[in-house]
Amino acid sequence: MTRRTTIWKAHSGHETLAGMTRSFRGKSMSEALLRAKAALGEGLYVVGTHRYTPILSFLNRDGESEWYEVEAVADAAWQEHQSRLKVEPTESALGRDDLKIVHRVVSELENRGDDPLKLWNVPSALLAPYQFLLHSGVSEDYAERIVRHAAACRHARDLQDDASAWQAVLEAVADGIPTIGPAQIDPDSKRVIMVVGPTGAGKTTSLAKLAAHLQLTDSGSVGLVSCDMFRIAAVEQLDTYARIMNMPFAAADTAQTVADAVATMEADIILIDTPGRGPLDADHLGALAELADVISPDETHLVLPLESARRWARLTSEKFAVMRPDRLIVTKTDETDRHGGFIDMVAELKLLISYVSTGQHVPQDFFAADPDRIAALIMG
Ligand SMILES: Nc1nc2c(ncn2[C@@H]2O[C@H](COP(=O)(O)OP(=O)(O)OP(=O)(O)O)[C@@H](O)[C@H]2O)c(=O)[nH]1
Ligand SMILES: [Mg+2]
Repeated sequence: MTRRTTIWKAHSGHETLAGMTRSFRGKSMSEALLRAKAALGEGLYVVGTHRYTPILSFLNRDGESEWYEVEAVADAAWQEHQSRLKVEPTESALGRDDLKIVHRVVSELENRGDDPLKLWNVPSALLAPYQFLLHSGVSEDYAERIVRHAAACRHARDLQDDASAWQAVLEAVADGIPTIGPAQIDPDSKRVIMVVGPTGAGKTTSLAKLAAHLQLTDSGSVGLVSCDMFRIAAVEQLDTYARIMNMPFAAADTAQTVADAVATMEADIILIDTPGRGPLDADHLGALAELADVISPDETHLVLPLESARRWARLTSEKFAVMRPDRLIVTKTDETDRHGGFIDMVAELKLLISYVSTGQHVPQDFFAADPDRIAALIMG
């Protein structure tokens, strides 16, 4: 899955070309442009250039690279189209000027390359948002990547004033936040969702919020399963939420009894709460691994507070990897006024953010992760 960012678009005229343009892709912009030229000839008209970023962002991708696309139309096709429309091509419509601009954008993108020494070869207006990122708790290396990404996404002349520079960094931050929307429910099968994570991270509260969220959005009937038999209070906590929301509830203490509860519970979506333990508790992690193997949940959300230190977040995710979490719920964003921790978290953990918990109130302090909203939180 990729996200498309338009780097450059012809200023006018392209609307009339619907269905006539062709797209050419490459690992770099110039490769895509070369392919376009090979197919359409030197006289092509370029309508737009785009970058496709893998859903895991530029901050945490291993090996996977982004790719580029040039949208263009052959000169002859363009002329013919114009004559059919009886419209004279004008300077203000598509023309060679556009191609020149594309060439310039391409060479600027490429000249910047990945050389960190060229970091400051970016418009000085980016300095203030860069410093703000550092102030909000983003590590230097990730702040640098964000600023370089912001510069690479815009033409330098569009980054001269403060407002454009902040907007570019805001967009770059959003580009760096990989999220995944709420689950699509299959009416023919139960969807099983599990939360895992360290002690006190906010698993049970987030599960209750998620249950309410799914109920409010009419996503299907919801049932809750607690497998924290060590602590009566933990079972009661989830049972209370189940009663308030009028949902079926079961408590189970082994992988098999959880599986039985999942099989017999009448609900479209079953949310499983797991007990919290520290990431160094090997016995507990072994039991969780067995649970994951037996249940094979459709979604496993690792729950971590925003303020988890970078090293701690990495250690926790490494240890909880036995549960194969594929999503991240970030909690306790209200406990800090600096939200840069999101960046380090997504950069360190190869997970998509699913939900964000913003306080203790159930269910309202919770939202489905959205890159723009998280970027706005980070950038104040
Ligand atoms: N400020 C704040 N507090 C939260 C948030 N989410 C959870 N809490 C609080 O954190 C405490 C622990 O929450 P739980 O949901 O019980 O955490 P847990 O991960 O289930 O804990 P264990 O089951 O003991 O591992 C409770 O007091 C919650 O109200 C949040 O987003 N913001
Ligand atoms: Mg709990």
